[in-house]
Amino acid sequence: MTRLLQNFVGGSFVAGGEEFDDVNPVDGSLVARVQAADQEVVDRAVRAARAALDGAWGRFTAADRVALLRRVADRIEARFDELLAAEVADTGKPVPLARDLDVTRAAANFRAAADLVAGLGVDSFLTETALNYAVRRPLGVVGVIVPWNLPLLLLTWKVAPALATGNAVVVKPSEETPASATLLAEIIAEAGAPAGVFNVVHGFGPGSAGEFLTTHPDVDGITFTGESRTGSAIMKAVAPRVLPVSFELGGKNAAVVFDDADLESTVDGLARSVFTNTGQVCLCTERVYVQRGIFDEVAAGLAKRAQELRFGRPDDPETTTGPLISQGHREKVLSYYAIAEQEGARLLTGGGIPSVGEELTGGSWVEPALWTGVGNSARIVQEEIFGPVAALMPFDTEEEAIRLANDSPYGLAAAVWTTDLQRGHRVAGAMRVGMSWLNTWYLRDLRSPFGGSGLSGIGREGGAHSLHFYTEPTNVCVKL
Ligand code: NAD
Ligand code: 6OD
Repeated sequence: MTRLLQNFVGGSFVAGGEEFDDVNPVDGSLVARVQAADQEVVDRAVRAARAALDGAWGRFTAADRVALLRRVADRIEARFDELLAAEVADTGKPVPLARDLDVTRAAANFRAAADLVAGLGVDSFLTETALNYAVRRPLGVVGVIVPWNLPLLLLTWKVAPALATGNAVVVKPSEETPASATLLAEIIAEAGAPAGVFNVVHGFGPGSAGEFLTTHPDVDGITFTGESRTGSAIMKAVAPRVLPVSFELGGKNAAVVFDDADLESTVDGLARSVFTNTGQVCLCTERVYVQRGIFDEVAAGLAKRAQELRFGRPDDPETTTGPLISQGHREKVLSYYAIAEQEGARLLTGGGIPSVGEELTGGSWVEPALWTGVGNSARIVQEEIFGPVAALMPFDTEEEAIRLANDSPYGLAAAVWTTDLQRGHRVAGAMRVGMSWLNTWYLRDLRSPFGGSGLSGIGREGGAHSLHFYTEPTNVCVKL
């Protein structure tokens, strides 16, 4: 029987709403039917969140919230296999990736947020004449809107600190990946959260749940991860109410490889940064600048790694690479394969649709594509493609590498590969991005700031940065 995913409002699942399909991108099969939230359901969700803040949830102490978050982490681990199955069916990603990245990080996100609040003090300034101290109040009702590429990881990355700091949330998962958010609603309720603390509204963006949430008059802030142009639409929607926003948006991330880099580990790292999750991680490298003397060697090494990728079912131990999220996204990625050809790029490998066998032909599979022979102004070098792709370009000097890497409207992430550590620190620090890795990629400490500049976002989350976004300080000044 086909599963039905419902909205979760005020502590229960609610029936009703126009239905849409949740499709498995591996073979195009139906995972579930989903009920979209209309304006009235979104309104009920926001009212439930407000009632929780004014009621039982508002009376939770910081210690109570910390204990709740730790129970949520424990419950995520107890229901690990269900979350894993949901994430794999919605995204088509290989099981080890969903296990080691998405679901593991969901529990870690709750524990990190609990630790943050458990160790929290207040800012205070004592002089002969006055004591100033700043108490932090939750923002209130926070709208959380997330994409499909790392659905549970990105949802919990925002929900955990929001709840840790005393907010109530209304979350809008991606229409492509609604299942893990639905399970998280059960888990948070099982852990003892009062009704209304965590609400889920399903649906799309414009004219649907996303827009209803961002235009709702009783939402106090929006935290969003997704495309830059969606961020821009959300900014417009919240502008009349001057709401605080935290935006983690698109990227067109550069890797810079110097000729003293350790070739084997660099090519390994580059391959991971280009092909992980079929290139559908906002941090993935899509531009590779290689010092001229080792250009051919690096290009050949990366092309070999691309040829070694194995497409297949998520639970097949041979599978390294899943499909793209949808046929629509595949059309976008393939349109860039055509643009690359028009721009005169030389294709090193791939660039088509792989043969995956009859069983999987309904899936949204693409081969990777690696290009050379283009300059920095080419569209394939400037625009986010969000697939298993990279353009490789040579450089001669450090200054040139920094200039080329920074020549982008995005500013999310970079990776620098060199054994000269002085140069490594210098160049990594000169990248105009939120996260710059040296001789590694996507190595995370959840206390460090995460986010981007330019088209890649507004603000940072992680550790103290999350605390600042999800709370409002009230400074109390006492005359002594
Ligand atoms: P998207 O912007 O299309 O959708 C993201 C979410 O926003 C979905 O839930 C969608 O329904 C909703 N939405 C769409 N239009 C809306 C509107 N007008 N109002 C309110 N909500 C709206 O992004 P996507 O295609 O799901 O995800 C891929 C994009 O996300 C890529 O650009 C990627 O780089 C970016 N991303 C960024 C980060 C980061 O941390 N910087 C992380 C993951 C993904
Ligand atoms: O690791 C994280 O905390 C994070 N926000 C990752 C985002 C990845 C983008 O696709």
